[in-house]
Amino acid sequence: MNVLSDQLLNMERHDSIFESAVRALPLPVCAAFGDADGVRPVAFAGSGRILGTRDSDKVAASFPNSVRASGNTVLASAGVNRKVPRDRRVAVMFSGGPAAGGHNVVCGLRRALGPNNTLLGVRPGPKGLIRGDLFEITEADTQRVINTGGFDFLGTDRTKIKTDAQFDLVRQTCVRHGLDAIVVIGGDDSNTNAATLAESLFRNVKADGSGVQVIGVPKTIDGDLQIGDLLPISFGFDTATKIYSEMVGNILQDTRSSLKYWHFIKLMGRSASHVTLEVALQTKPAVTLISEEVAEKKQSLAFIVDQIAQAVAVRAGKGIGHGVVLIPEGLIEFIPEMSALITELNEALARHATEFAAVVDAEKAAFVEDTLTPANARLLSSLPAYVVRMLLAERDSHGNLQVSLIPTERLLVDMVKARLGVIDDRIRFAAHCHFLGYEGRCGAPTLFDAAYTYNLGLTAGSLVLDGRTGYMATVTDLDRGGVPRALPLTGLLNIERRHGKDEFVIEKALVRMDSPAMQYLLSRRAAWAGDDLFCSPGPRQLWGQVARQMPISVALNSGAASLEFRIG
Ligand code: FBP
Repeated sequence: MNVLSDQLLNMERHDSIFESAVRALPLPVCAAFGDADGVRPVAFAGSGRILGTRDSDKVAASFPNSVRASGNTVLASAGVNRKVPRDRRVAVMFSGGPAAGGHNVVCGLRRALGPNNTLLGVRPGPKGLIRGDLFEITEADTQRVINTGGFDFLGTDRTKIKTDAQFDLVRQTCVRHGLDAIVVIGGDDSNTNAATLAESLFRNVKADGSGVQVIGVPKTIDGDLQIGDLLPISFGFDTATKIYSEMVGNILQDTRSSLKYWHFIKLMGRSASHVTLEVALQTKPAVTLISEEVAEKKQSLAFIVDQIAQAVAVRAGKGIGHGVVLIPEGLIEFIPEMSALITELNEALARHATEFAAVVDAEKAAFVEDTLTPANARLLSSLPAYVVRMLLAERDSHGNLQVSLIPTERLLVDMVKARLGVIDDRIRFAAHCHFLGYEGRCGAPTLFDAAYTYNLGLTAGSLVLDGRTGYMATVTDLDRGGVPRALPLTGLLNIERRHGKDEFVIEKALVRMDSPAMQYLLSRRAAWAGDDLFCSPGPRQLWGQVARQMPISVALNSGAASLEFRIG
């Protein structure tokens, strides 16, 4: 066999040249974890900061054990843990959509637990915890998955653990596998799940009356799990936005080369527009829609369409017949008249669930229209069938509309075309639609995500060994070496309407109009619309100077002096 045939066969075993090199990529760790003897778990102490929301009183009534234990106080690392327990059995699971870096959380966790404690993987996600499908994660496993993308090592799912029967099954899993702790790697909904689990498993799980600890880790490419300086960003956001930025940059380069197309690009990020904002800051396209701005300025669908059509007309007047429009995935839910419609639809679909399920597909829209107020019924009937079908599609188990399935980009292209016919029917308008979503979730993590997640894993493992429960692991000060911290989950809970009833949830962090990142976009947007000032940032890198960049929005919002991150 020659070298070439070996190389080709190695690719089938996930041992490509890239994969082998990336496994050997050194990862920096926060100074708190490291000394001359290597990486060690840290202990934690109260930092004096207390978290709370408008619903804190109701949270305290429903989560008495967790709130009493944490006092909703933020913890910070307080030196190496000199009393590390042995023989702890810790389960780890992914929950929700994949995000790059998840495998490194597992590796960091395994490292923090050390050889005297056991780490078990749950597959897949909360469903696996209910079923009790756990296996032991070895050192060899971590060497294999380190720095690789995806959640495939454990798999994931979106089951919400909410019924008494499900909680009982989780308890049985804990007893059967002798668990002392569970680490939940997930987004806002999954960390809400973690808060509920922590309360439910607080005591009386094991024969001696003790409980099972629960620790959350902040994941989601959407970037909507962020809490000011305490949680600058969830992991996976940097990798996803760098992948999308490369693709958008390539398309922008194509527009100026072929000189004939507009590209309407919808970007994933269920509700918040952080992904779109970041990609806009990276690539500087002609038009960027930000859902939160649409809601705040109460812009109607007709207004948004007119704005885009005017931008097309102005550029056409300058001889520029091409451009890129960035559209956040969740836009539709932020347009005031659409948001009113969706709220009423959610209530109606929850109220008439049984009857609705019995109606044949062709008559579902008419059935629902009869249950709506006249204005909403009119709006629903005015929308194209391809949008209505998705508005009526099943919600996920957390009660969310599956916005990724709604072809907003196609709706906007159709409406802009019609509007241009009114403004000036001589304007040539040829458009392509794209949806960049799943492409960004499982790529190999950027150096930022790889290092961040490894340190999140070390933090989560340290929290377990320090006997903590009901906290989310974070790493702050990402441009100054990194500091491991822990946020009390109950300090983050609010009450929201889901499935037609009030539920405790961690509120999604939306793009703030007054944030430095948004203000930067607003200050440059007119210039980018008027001319081709775009940037094609190129592929993400894992080695060298290019690799050391954090997301632009994180740098701007945290007041960093440059784009360079520094962990360790
Ligand atoms: P998480 O918040 O669970 O990380 O999911 C993020 C996300 O990628 C959203 O951006 C998107 O709307 C959704 O998942 C798609 O979900 P699914 O994988 O179920 O199609």
